[in-house]
Amino acid sequence: MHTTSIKELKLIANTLRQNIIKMLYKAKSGHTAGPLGMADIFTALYFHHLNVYPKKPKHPDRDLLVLSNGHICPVLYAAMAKKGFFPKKELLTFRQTGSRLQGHPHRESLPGLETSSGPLGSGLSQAAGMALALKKDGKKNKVVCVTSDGEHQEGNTWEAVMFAEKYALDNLTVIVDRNRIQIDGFTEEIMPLKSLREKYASFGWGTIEINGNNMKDILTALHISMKPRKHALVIIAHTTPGKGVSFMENKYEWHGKPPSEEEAVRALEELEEQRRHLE
Ligand SMILES: Cc1ncc(C[n+]2csc(CCOP(=O)(O)OP(=O)(O)O)c2C)c(N)n1
Ligand SMILES: [Mg+2]
Repeated sequence: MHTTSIKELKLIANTLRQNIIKMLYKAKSGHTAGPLGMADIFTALYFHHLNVYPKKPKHPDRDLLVLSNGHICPVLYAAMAKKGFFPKKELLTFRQTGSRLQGHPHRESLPGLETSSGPLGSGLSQAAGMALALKKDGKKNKVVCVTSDGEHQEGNTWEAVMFAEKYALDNLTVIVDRNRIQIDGFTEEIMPLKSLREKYASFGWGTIEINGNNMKDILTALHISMKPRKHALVIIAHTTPGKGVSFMENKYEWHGKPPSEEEAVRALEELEEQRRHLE
């Protein structure tokens, strides 16, 4: 737990969003909407909640962050660079041949990544296995798994949900990016998920539902996740895909599209304007 103020956290989230736009523009490929929508949550995780050691990424006391929806990795890389895991200038190598910052995270390329991801639907199983192993070893490290709503259309996710109940994984917190979009449409039109909170609750999990772009809500939920409990906990985070860039918000067309030069300039102007209001 760190003592960064809400204002400072909002400024960091704005920096992450600006860097996401710059990375995607430079790469000329990649995913825009998801990373922008999750910038507030990644800020809270890396600058408030998780115990991580950028200069000693394998530190035995570190908390484990499992990014299941690997395609939103621009926000993970932007947060890791800001935290000091690697030089900020490396962000502009995103998606290039030989870069440590692959379009989907490759654990063995970049210190600080706990898993490789990209094939959707498997991260929660990996996180649940890690949480069980830590419990068996009597360790206190937290496991946080970030997953998307689209991944809840896959069976493997629900197998992990059952597993976490059976083994009472009280050291596991799952954050669902409930942004209501997937690759080519709205979740509720393609395969309705309805209330994920009710579904998780019926599997015996603790549940919290928040506005995932409200920093106070996020911090409160993470605070609750630290209290002693007897079960795994899910935070259903309602986020706005494309958050911070007016012409990208709530448009599934921005799921996997980078900005053109003109769009990148407009996006950065809007984000800079928001920054002025924060300062
Ligand atoms: C197993 C698997 N199937 C399909 C894909 C292709 N794919 C990449 S992102 C995506 C959309 C998934 O929805 P969600 O994660 O909610 O997307 P977002 O909210 O970021 O737009 C799909 C189908 C994949 N990466 N893995
Ligand atoms: Mg989604």
